[in-house]
Amino acid sequence: MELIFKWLLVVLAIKQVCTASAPTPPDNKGTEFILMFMENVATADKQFDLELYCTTQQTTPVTVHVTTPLWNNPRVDETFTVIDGNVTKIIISASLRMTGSGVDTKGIHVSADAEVACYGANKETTSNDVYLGLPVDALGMDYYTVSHSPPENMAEIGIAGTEDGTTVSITLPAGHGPLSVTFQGKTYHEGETISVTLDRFKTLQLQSKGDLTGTHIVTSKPVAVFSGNIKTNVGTGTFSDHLVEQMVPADRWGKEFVTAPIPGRTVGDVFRVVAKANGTVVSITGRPPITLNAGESREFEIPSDQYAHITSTEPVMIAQFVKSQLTSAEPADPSMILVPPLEQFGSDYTFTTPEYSRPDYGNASIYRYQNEFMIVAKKSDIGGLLLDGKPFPQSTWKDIPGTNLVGTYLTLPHGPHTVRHSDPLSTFGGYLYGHAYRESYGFPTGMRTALIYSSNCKPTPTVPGDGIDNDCDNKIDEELCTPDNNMNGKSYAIWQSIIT
Ligand SMILES: *[C@@H]1O[C@H](CO)[C@@H](O)[C@H](O)[C@H]1NC(C)=O
Ligand SMILES: *[C@@H]1O[C@H](CO)[C@@H](O)[C@H](O)[C@H]1NC(C)=O
Ligand SMILES: *[C@@H]1O[C@H](CO)[C@@H](O)[C@H](O)[C@H]1NC(C)=O
Ligand SMILES: [Ca+2]
Repeated sequence: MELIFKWLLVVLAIKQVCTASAPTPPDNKGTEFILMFMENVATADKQFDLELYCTTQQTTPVTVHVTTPLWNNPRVDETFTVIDGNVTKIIISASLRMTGSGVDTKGIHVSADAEVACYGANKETTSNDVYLGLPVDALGMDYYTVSHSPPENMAEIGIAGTEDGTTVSITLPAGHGPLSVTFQGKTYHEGETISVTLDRFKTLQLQSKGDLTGTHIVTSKPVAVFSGNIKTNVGTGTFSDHLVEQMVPADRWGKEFVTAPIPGRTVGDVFRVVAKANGTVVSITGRPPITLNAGESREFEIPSDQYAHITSTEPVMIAQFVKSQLTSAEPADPSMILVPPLEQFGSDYTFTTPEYSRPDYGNASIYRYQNEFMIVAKKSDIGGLLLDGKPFPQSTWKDIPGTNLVGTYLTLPHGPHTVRHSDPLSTFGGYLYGHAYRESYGFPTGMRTALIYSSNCKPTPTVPGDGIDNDCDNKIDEELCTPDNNMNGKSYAIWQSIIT
């Protein structure tokens, strides 16, 4: 009797919690970002300014302020409003692009009075890539990086400070052969550690002809980390392009992934997986398992007609590299796309397609991006997907072996787009890739950034939207008010512990 009464109390308490207005789980949207842009190659007659795209899912206008607090020549200071479905492009002077290895004052501060999503486009003539910006509340103090190699131009890493007096230790990877980085007058080699202190909005860039993949960055305060290549070809093709993504801190990596092939290609895609724990076993459908130690990485290719399912025994980071164009029949150019793990899929993404670098080349279709939205979703969920508020267009979905997921892609017209599921419980992965004459871009359209697989997870009561893995099942589904999360399934043990 008493037990039933306690149960009733618990049920009522949960009901109350579930109707409270919930904040959103941690993801690529936030109210503060500190971003930067790494070096790119200006080949032609002009240097292009940098572009930041910001948007929101809020249905009331959000005021956004973009500044360059330590950079005055020229200083960026722009205020604008965004609203659901609209994207604002902010032009940032090319002088804020980093050059060489060293420390500078080129941090870009984005602050907003409600959550926004931001994407950075680093564009030069026939050399472009876009990254998904991560807000300050998704940053960390322990990172590994990923770049392409061998690089045509150098591989590079960017670090932006978010707090004064941040100690930064950067350990160059060992095991890829000779590597050297010259920083502040000293040359460092594979396995050696660079120590430096960064203040808020200070930016650091390191470049090397060697393979910087697996560089380990440990800091005393959260920092923003970027990685990629100045400009490189990928594979046997010679066309080259800037590569960049913002790195996800190692405590927000995942253990299960699906890869999506770049549409319109026949030559396959290149991937790199990076581990943070010794003895990490990575299994890719139909291949022998790979064992990696902390900071080690492996490159592999997946054919263009395949979606691959990847699992690992410890959290890993995976990046996709689009190969250089090989024949004029499949126009393409390199880009780098971070692959979010299934654990960090979101249920709604708002993004925009960037513009080709040279509008002055004319209006021929080759000088316009062909934009492909690539998506992987649960087969049972595809009925509820919405593109720009309308039912998702008819498409040929491919089953992904070993999973209950399917994948497809859609060619999207230029401009802002929203892809969401009518049921916020239904998460899916989205990537945007676009190509035009000798240029391409690619980025994940969004992701969650929950702390998962923490070794000291302690069960906590469910609070909707707290973004915490309340029942230590390595998922952050507890903020979602379903009977499954609150009454039974994996949370059961916790309710039981409350009532006994
Ligand atoms: C969104 O942008 C479009 C096109 O730029 C504009 O016509 C529309 O008024 C904007 N909507 C809002 C709510 O600002
Ligand atoms: C991995 O193993 C090496 C060699 O035994 C050790 O020095 C290192 O601390 C280990 N790293 C982790 C993350 O456990
Ligand atoms: C491209 O088309 C637009 C609108 O149709 C026109 O204003 C512009 O002049 C054209 N650009 C070139 C380079 O032809
Ligand atoms: Ca990219």
